[in-house]
Amino acid sequence: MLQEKKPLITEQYSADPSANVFNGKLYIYPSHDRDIEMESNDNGDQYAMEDYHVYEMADMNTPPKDLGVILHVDDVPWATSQMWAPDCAEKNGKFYFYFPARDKDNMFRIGVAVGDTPAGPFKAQPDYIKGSFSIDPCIFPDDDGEYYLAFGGIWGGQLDKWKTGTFDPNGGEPADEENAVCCKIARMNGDMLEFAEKPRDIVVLDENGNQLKAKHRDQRFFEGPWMHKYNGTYYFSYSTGDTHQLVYATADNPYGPYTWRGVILTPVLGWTTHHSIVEFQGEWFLFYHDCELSGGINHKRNVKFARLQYRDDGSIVTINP
Ligand code: FUB
Repeated sequence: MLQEKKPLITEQYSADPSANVFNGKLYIYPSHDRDIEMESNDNGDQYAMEDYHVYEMADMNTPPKDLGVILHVDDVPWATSQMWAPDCAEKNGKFYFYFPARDKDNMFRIGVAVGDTPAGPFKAQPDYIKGSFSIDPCIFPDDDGEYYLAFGGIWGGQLDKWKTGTFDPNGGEPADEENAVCCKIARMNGDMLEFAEKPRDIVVLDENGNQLKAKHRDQRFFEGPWMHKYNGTYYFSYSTGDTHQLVYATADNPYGPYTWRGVILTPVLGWTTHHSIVEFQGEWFLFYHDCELSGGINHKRNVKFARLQYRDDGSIVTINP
């Protein structure tokens, strides 16, 4: 087994790893952080990524193989900049690569590119997914053949500017006692290219059945959603952003409401934290990032992994990075 909690991809900066198993191999779809000098700000301007690579792993003993660039911003007709956290799914032998970027009006939208293999080549659709906004798409295949796209991120990811349903450039997080901004979820059309419905809120409740409030900053959704299923239960996990934790909630259906359960990963070195959870060759793994290779520079991150353990009651054992 490769070393856990150590940089897994070292030849370039990488972040936001979405790990998926296709045809018996593991594929990591990370963001590709650039080795550039930028000041950090709350808008995330320092995350000025332009392209994506994919990495293939035959097993957890062999280092990931870089299969090269699978999509560049110049090849996406509607996008201008900031290729942030992506994800990929397979359906009927085709691969659907979902990614956020800023459009010509500087708004984050979510696009999809289609390919015949996990490494593409991927061809972007001419326009972003109708009705999409914000960042961090996670495409979740359910056992019944339906696919759901969970997405969103507040602050630089603009989700809090969509609170009213339309874009408000002055929008922000609600007041402390108001409900927290919710991550969004939509079932996909059969062709995987459009939403089959208007995106809904993923509501997270506390242990008393009350919706998390904006003041619950170490529990509420910030960005980086991931969904997986374990023993028939739906797990919705995400970053709490400015409190730097990865946390999770569970439900009996993909839409929720979900009940908050606990912390998956305590804060890492660097501002952002972002993850995926995958079962591969009989074990469960958390893929995440930190800034070890760059010595803590927020926009120069590196992918890592750690084994994930569940208790008998389905709770996840917290990992200390
Ligand atoms: O990589 C850019 C952004 O940083 C991602 O979209 C967020 O989830 C955070 O990791």
